[in-house]
Amino acid sequence: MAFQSKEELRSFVRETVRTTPISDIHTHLFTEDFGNMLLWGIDELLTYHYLVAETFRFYPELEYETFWAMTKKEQADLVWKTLFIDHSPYSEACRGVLTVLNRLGLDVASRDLEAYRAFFASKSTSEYIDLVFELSNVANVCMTNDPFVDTEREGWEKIDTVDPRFNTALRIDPLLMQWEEKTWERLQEWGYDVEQAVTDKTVEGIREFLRVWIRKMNPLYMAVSLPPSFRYPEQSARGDIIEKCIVPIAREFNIPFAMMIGVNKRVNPALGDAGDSVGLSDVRAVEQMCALHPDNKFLCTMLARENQHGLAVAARKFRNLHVFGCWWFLNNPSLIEEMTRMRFELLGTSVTPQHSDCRVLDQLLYKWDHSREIIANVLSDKYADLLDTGWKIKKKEIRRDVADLFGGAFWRFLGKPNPVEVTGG
Ligand code: RAT
Ligand code: ZN
Repeated sequence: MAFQSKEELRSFVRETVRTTPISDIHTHLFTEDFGNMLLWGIDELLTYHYLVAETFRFYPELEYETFWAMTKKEQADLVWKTLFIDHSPYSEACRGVLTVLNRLGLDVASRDLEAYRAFFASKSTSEYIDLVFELSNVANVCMTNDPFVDTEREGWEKIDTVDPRFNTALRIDPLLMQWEEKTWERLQEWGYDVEQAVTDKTVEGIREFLRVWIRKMNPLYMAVSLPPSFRYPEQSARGDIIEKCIVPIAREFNIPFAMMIGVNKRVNPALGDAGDSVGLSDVRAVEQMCALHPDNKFLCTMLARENQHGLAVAARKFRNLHVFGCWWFLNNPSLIEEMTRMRFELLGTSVTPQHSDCRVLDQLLYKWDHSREIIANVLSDKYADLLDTGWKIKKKEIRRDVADLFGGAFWRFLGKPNPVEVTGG
């Protein structure tokens, strides 16, 4: 039945967006089997690196080491006092904490940090995972699985089956960013016959390393974060490894290579994870990658606002490119709105407008709540424009489109069944 008014249309879109389960295609969450690599609870929420960066701004005198030497609880106390009590918490990362508390049914107005702590202390990890998946209506998340992190590598030794709500992604930054400095020696230590130069022997060794981890993890994709200076093709160990190892192995296993481009790492190393910044990158590198390897699939997100238009245009040129997410410093309402609008206008439904990048499980509640609201608004405007032409929209078409935006388009791009559809969710 046709919509009687734009208001009716908007409320149907809002409801569909709210109730459609999501495949979250990039997070830093882990299954319970990885022990304390899975972060959750109020102290983890408050010490999220986005909030740590904001806290330091208020203490020009505070030594970085003094902060890092504090216990997690002390750090959380300082963040809470600084960003929530001494000032109003309307930055996106602060607001997120309050959305989480609210969604968990806690009394946000009380400002009672100890009461919040007591709530989390009363939950077991597995009970809490179930609760967050249910409340957030997220069907599955994709982890970031880095075999170069010791605890993670050791974790994999003990795991046979992975909780099906968690997909895997093989993260390979050290392979591409630090090959000559140190990674070649690590592979050698682990028994791969490689040397510092990217010779035929090294290429074979790296390929073998990738095969071993792909067989072990069964990742949806291989991923790397790259600096603004990234070019392709390029005459460097990184360029050679991409061309001779990553691209052929991605093809062998029919998985995409995900490029997250635009990070200037550690511009302020004392801030740890909070010390990375952003720079303008070269969309041409992405276009060349797609043009030179037409039988490969590429996922891409870029960090600079100024790169978003070029990237969306690149996806119009190359069907082997799938654009996703509003990454990191772009994950703010004003920018999500702008990017989503532009992407819908250039790419229709063949895009994955958002991923959460959650590092703390609870963040699934706010990142998706906030993004759902914006995506619903933009989508409503787009459908309203269609109504103005005389086009009639069916409810089932809206459901189809939203399912595509929340994972369907991604799974189709992978060439794999969407688990949400398989389970009829
Ligand atoms: O958004 C973040 O938390 C960043 O620190 C990074 O982890 C980034 O998302 C990445 O995956 O490199
Ligand atoms: Zn990330």
